[in-house]
Order: sequence, then structure tokens, then C-alpha cells
Amino acid sequence: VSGTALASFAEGAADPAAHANAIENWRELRFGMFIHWGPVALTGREIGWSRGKQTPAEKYDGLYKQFNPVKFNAAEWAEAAKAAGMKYLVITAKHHDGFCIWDSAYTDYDIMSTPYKKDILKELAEECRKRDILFCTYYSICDWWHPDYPTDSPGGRGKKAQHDMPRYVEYLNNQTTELINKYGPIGIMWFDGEWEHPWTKEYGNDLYRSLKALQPDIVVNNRVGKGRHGMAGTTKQDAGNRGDYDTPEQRVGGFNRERPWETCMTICRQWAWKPNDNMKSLKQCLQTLIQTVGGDGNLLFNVGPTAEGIIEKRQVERLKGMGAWLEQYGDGIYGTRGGPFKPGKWGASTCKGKDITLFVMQRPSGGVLQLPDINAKIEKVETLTAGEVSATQADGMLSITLPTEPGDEISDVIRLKLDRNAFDLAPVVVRHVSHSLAYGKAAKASNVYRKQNAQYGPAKALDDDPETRWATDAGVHSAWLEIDLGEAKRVGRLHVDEREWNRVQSYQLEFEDGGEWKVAHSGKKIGAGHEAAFNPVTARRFRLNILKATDGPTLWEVHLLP
Ligand code: H79
Repeated sequence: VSGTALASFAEGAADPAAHANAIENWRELRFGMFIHWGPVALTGREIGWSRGKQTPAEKYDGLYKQFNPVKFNAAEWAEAAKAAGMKYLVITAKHHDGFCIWDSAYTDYDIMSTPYKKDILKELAEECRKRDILFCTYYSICDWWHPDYPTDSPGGRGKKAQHDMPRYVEYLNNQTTELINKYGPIGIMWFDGEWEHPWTKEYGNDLYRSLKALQPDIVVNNRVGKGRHGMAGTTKQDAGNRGDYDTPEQRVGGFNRERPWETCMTICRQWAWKPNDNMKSLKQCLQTLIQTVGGDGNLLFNVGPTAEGIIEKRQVERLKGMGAWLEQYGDGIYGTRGGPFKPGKWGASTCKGKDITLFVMQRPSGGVLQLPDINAKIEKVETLTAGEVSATQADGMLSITLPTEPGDEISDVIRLKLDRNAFDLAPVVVRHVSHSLAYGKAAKASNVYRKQNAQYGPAKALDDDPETRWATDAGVHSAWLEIDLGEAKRVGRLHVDEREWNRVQSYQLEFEDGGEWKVAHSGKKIGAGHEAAFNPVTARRFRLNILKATDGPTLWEVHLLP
């Protein structure tokens, strides 16, 4: 990591060496437990946005009077994290709703005013420490309950008649200091709710500086500042916002070795406990972890305990499943860096010393994985899962012949031993070989985002590169992309991908026939990885005509197949 590039994020770090060390140590942990918990669990609604919505504020603010988690057992929670292979734990000390789950000297709206009256945070911090799990706290900057904080509902729509932001900031300073002094050292101070207008960059920078002065090796996420870009969670460094790492939310972040990052994601749908919430499969859980670490990020995986104080049995079982798998293959996860093969549908890779671990999660047809070659000699290749594996380096390709059968249902795990340090190799994109007839063919489009043909041109949808796309201007509601195959070809299938953008509402695939455009297939939504088969047509020119979109359409890939 280049020191100068990251320095501006950390200006004000009291002890630069302790600061750098702390980030390094935290990054090596790679996998942590997030816990969202509070009186809201009594309602089964979401902690971040049900106050003043599904639950009227007066009712919500009185829930704590019934909050009595008699089955809470800090050792069990810490044990669940341990069994999952999680190395750190972040708990909501205070969420947007303002309730404090520790014994705070600065408010009575805390755990000591509930019938339970025991300091949950203290017990949890101790049980984590016993197990060598780094204890961390989540603290929401916005506080809809606190009388001095200006807004009182999600989105900051409701405003309090009387408020005093400077006094609230004093409260926030007092409480975060209290968390460090009472339960510290704290691994990460995990801020959130910074996007509301009362919070400023200056407040963020001051807070960052004072926390680092108090505990030089504390890690502070980027939500302390004002620079976070939406749910992608990235902060650009030019605006002078502090914060040690980026925080993509409910999505795996993009490959990035320059700036540390951590995806936060829920094991079910909701952050706080919800009855019968939809739980992710073991495969989804582990593949998410692998994709994240392969992109050089950490995964902070969330559970929401019940109002009684237990983590649902099925969730504990799921976590154990993850831990059991990591017990076998965790060597390719913990203490590694992402790459050099960038993650994609094919799988992901990590490196440590002279080793590269390949996690192959989609078997290529033919059983040979084609990777771009690396500037190193492969001295040994072995599979840690079942079966035999071999590798050859020729013509700029590294071909890995996989075991005839998948060696594991989550991922084949293959270890390459090199003649040099693997982290020194430049990261490379693994092109998915689509066998599209349109691959690399000439293309034109009715519109290109800010006329930036090099970056967002139509060719980007035909290049099998998962990192590039064709994009159009904001406000565009219809657009077409025309492909010239060079000669007439028979086409009977279409694959299109707009990922999470979900803007296309209706489209048709057209082909040119005697100077006239005719319709081969028509459809409505596209979304992520849309496939369509139709009566085959033979033509040289094809046109994907987007008839209706909610905003400027963006397509990552367009494939025409026989
Ligand atoms: O604690 C969990 C959620 O309760 C909390 N963050 C995770 C870790 C959360 N609260 N609200 N939200 C998530 C969604 C907020 C989304 C938005 Fe925005 C706030 C949309 C516009 C303002 C975030 C900030 C995305 C763009 C700016």
C-alpha cells in the first residue's frame, strides 16, 4: 500500500505507526461478526428505519421498559463467533434509535433502565477477550431519539422544534470516550448514520482526531466522515474526509488493494431479528466470504439476536457450517491478500507469501480453467479439496486442468506455489469466455455516457470483461446498441446483464433483413444475468433496442449465441 495515497485519510492519527499496524492487524482477521440488537427485537422490525414508521415513535421509545433478555449469555455469543471462524465482533452499542446497550453515565435511555439491568457490553467484551476475538463497537452518529439531535426520523425528514447540535456532539464525544475507557481497547469504532445534514466533515475530522489521540491503535471506518458514496461505501480521498476504510453495505465490494475495505452483510434479510427471516444458504455465506477476501476486503457478517437474547439456533448452525469449512480451508482466507486473479463468476484468489490459493466456484465447460498467465514460475500445484489437478503455462495463458468432479460443493480449492512473492504480481482480470458471437465485434450506440466512448462505449458490452460496461446519459429512457457480426450468423439466444441497475423495462432484439429492422425477440426486464432463447434468425446486423428504461440504461455484457 502506498503510504502517501492513504495519508490524507489518516491525518490527525496521533501515532502513525500504531495506526498503520492496527489496520494491518485488523485486515488480517478478514472475517468478523456484526450484531444488531436492542429493544426493537421485541417488534421483529428493522432497527434502522422502523421507529416512526412501522412503530410509532412514542411506542418505540417505550419498548425498553419491556426489554428483558433473560436468555442472554455473552459466552454463547462469543462462542458462536468463534465457531464460525470469526476473528472480531462489532455490536450496536447505539443505533439510530438512540438506545444504549451499555451502562452509560450520560443517559438513562440505556440497558440499566430496562428490567434486565445488566451491562451487556461489559460481559460481551470480556467473553470476546477470553477467546481472542477483537471487540468492537458500532455507534450511530444520527440519533433520532436524543432531544438535542436535530432530526427525528429516517432520512432526517422529521425535525425537532428544539435542538442543539453542538451539545449533541458533546454527548457523542462523551459516549465514544466512555466506550473506549470502559470496554477498550476497542478494535473498531464503527460509525454509521453520518449522512444526515447535521453532521459535517469538520465534526468527523475532529472526532477522528480525538479518538486516535485517546487510543492510537483504534480503527475508525469511513462513516466518521461525509465522503461515503452510497451503498457502494467508498470514500474518495480528495475531499479530505477521514476514515481508515471503506464500507460497502449489503454487497461485495470491488477489488481494491489500495484502500482497505469491509463488506457488511446480513445472514438473513434484516439487520435486527425478524421472525422467519429468509436465511442465506451455507454456499451463499461462504461464497460471499471468498468473493470478498478475493477482492482484498474483510467480511462483517451480521446476526440479529432475539429479544430474549439468543442467536437463533439455525443461524448458529449456519455459522458453525462456515467455521467447519474454514477449519479446512481457512489458510487461504486469514492473513491473505486478494488477487492476483480478480474475483468474478469463475471464483476468486488470494495470496500469502509465495502461495496463491484459487477458489474455483464455477466449473468451466471442458474442465480447464483458463487464467491469464502470471509473471512467475509455478513450482507446484495441488488441490486441497478432492481430485487431481495440473497446470500449464503457455501462450500467455495459465491453464488449470481441474479434477473431473468438483472437489467440494462450495469451491474447489487449489494451491499454486510460485518461485516468488505472489503479492508482487500485478492483479489481472479473469475474462469469462462467453463464446458470444458478438465478442469483440464492431458496435455503435444511440447514446454514450458523456460521449466517453473509450470508457463507456458500446464495445464495453461485448468484451467479456466483468469490470466494464456500456453506459448512457442520465435522463435517457430509450437507447439502442447495434452489433455488426461481419458476416451473417445464426443467432438463437441472447444473454444480457445490467446487474443491480434494473432500469430496463422493455426491450427487443432486432435483426436487419433487407435494409429493414425486424424483431427476433422481445422482453421486459433484464436485471442481473438475463437469458432468453427464441426462434433462431440469421443476420449480420443485430440491434438491442431498449424501448423503455427508468433512467439511462447501462449494460455490462450483451452476448449473442447460436
Ligand atoms: O446498521 C445497518 C443499517 O441499519 C444501517 N447501516 C447498516 C450497517 C442503515 N441505516 N440506513 N440505511 C442503512 C440505509 C440508508 C440509506 C441511505 Fe444513503 C441514506 C440512502 C440515502 C441516505 C447511504 C447514505 C446511501 C446513500 C447515502
